[in-house]
Amino acid sequence: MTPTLTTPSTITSASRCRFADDVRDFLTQQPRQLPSHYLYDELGSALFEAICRLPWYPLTRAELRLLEAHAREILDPGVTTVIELGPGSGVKLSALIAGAGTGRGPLDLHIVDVSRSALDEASRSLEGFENVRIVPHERTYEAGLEEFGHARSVSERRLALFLGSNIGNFDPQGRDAFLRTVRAALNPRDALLLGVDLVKPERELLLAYDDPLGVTAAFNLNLLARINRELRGDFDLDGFTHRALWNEESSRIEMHLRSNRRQSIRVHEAGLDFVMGEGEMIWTESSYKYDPPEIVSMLERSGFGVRAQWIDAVDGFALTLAEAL
Ligand code: AVJ
Repeated sequence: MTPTLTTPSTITSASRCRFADDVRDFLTQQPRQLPSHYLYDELGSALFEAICRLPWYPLTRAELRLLEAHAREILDPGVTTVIELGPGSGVKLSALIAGAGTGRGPLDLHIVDVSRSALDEASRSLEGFENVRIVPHERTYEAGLEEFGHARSVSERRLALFLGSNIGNFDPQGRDAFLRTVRAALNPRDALLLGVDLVKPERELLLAYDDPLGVTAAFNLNLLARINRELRGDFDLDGFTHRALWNEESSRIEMHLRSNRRQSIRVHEAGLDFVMGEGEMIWTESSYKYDPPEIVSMLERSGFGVRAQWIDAVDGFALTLAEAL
């Protein structure tokens, strides 16, 4: 008999089971694929942090500049509650609060992430602010938003943040559904700030997703290493090459892992045993890129009115502030 499981190991085995199911379902589709959120285990998250410091991946720095330059307008004194979906290390929210200056009432900061370690890190970096209450939610974005839809006081005015061009991971249908979920958690006059990477010359996009130091390649290949570690897989990492492609028609960067040769693969804990041909690919991520007017119309379709849009023309990044209608 299995002894009674403590909460943490129950969660671990449940999420491992989920991972195994997804790996089986997605790797057996045509084309073979894997959900991109699995890129972010502990090592994957550290590699993503490193990507954000690469000179070829300017998104994070461009967004931070825009946040600092327009902090007062974004975080106007009427806002009582900020909800950030995916706070990362908390630097962006810190920059916003610092940039908006003093002279406001108490601020509630709700941070939503599936990763406990991300929530802990963000909480630590926000701790120093006075008059601020940090409320971490260890939830998916959707589950977190659902929670906010309910309990709220009349005097609250909310600002939701969805930054880092994370919206780029959704396909158009998922994106619209997600924006409507955000809208449903807000009341009229609440706001949403959306950070989105813009369409730019192909050569710049490819450098951002296939950098000369190979950090993005390591980030992508780590997904196979994670499957090996957590699900007893036998992927030979040398047998795969990182590929970044610009899909002009769909306006998205795609990351793939290309099989360098014909090879058989087993993933024990997913009950998987299959053969990949030479040149066959596993599609691991899409990052959709937009033009500024497309951002305005996706927000308008989802029940928002755009109040302001700030663009960093050097690196091609937009922050759009929209009001719930
Ligand atoms: C965190 C999803 C916004 O798509 O640019 C970075 C992830 N992938 N380099 C992006 C990523 C490859 C990133 N997002």
